[in-house]
Amino acid sequence: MRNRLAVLLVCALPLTLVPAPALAGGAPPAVALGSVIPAPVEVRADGTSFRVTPRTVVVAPASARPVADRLVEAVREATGYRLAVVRHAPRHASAITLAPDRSGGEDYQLSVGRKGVTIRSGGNSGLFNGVQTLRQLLPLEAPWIVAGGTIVDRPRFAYRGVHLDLARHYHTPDEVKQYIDEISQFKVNHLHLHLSDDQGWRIQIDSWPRLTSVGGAAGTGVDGVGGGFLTKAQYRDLVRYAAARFVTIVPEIDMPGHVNAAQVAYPELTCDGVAPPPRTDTAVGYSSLCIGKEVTYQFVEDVIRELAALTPGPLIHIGGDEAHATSQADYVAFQQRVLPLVGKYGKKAYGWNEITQAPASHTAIAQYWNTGRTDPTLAAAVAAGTKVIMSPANRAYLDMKYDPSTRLGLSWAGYIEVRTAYDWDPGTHVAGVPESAVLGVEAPLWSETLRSIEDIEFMAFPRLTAIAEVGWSPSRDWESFRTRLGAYGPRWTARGVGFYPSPQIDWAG
Ligand code: TNX
Repeated sequence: MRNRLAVLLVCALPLTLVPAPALAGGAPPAVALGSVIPAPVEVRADGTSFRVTPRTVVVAPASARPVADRLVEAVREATGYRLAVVRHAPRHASAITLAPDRSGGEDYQLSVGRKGVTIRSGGNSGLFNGVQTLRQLLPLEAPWIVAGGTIVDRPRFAYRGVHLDLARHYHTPDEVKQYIDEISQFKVNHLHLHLSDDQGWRIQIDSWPRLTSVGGAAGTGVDGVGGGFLTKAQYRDLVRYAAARFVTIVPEIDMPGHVNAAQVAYPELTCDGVAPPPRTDTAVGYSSLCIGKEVTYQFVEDVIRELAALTPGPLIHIGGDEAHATSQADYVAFQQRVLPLVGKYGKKAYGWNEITQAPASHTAIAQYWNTGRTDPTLAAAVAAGTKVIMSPANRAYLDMKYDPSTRLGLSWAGYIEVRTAYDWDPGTHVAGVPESAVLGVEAPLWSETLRSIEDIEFMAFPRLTAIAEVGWSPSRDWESFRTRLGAYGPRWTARGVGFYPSPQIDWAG
């Protein structure tokens, strides 16, 4: 299989081809230097190579120890070797060196020569990015030879995210961790958790305990399947786990719509004070907080305060989508009061693009999820200062079916094959939203039809890698991506990740 892989790469990536001389251990590297997702900015192969052995050491200063630990873990997963971590390399040692330098935080440079590998970056996040690149350069099978040369790399956008809906079907902390393990390999650096919706409430809020004792009970969720919620301790643990992989968790509480579960638990949050029936169907747009009642704002402020205290990251997402049961005037009045509350607790407000109807959104971040190429309300807000994260549903929604035969998922925004997820440009996608206003991209994964981690993986992979490359790589090429993705497939298979074997890709292995 390795030979087939090599032939494939030789054809598709001639620039990164490794010529014959000076190969460690005599064998040609199985993975060409540029065969990485997302595509690095600059790749210069030099014909040398480096062989990882059980005696290879990881050299890292104390400040880079957290990244060194991840590197050791990754090499052990790939090769079975437990490499030692040292501060200074013994002379003539075979080494993988993590070297802090003065470059920007997420940028990195990776050099592979006969004696070792050096990853340089100004920040641990950049060193971690370099480690993810090195992981993909290690072949799937021995000998563990890495192609020689230099990669210089940096992200196009600072925000590269995924989203996961825990409300429609609850997903456990272990499942979320598994997802973090996978996404972080593609340099995705944000995980947006959708923690409340009509069918369930998934995060402990001490001042409103029935949100979870009722809203997170067994049987809450689509079809009454599942249920559950994150305790604060579990949430903090997830935040730490993600941070160790340079992923920032962004919590979302959706309002003023998508609040049926909260109203079942606290009937005073409805205008007539009567609890609605619990909902386990997939309808949207029928519930609304009561905009004229003061208790609404007490509730919202308590939730934002407790969420902010749980959140080391800078962003809190306040939802704001599909508020069809709220009048436009009420919606704007609500957002004018609520968006500033996020700032009151030291965070920046982030919401679905509907928030741009309210002037208070001009200091906030809007997540564009519609399918059109024009949105005058968004464009006007951008002109007034709103920043944007791009999640166009017909390109970036990981819950859309791949094609009509896909067993899982929805199709309201169309079918999204891998190439559809790949072939668009966040910097020109919406009129009046220039690249300078775009912070990045995010791939949402709504859970109406998804129950298990297997379901999540099938919908996310391989499409998420397309979105990751859209967010990271400044210049893109479908044929190159297709080849690199085809070569990556056996790595998912080896890890037991059940990806969708798209017919658009020639899968190796
Ligand atoms: C629309 S996208 C929604 C969600 C659904 C999703 C299903 C958005 C901001 N709202 O409530 O789960 O479609 O694809």
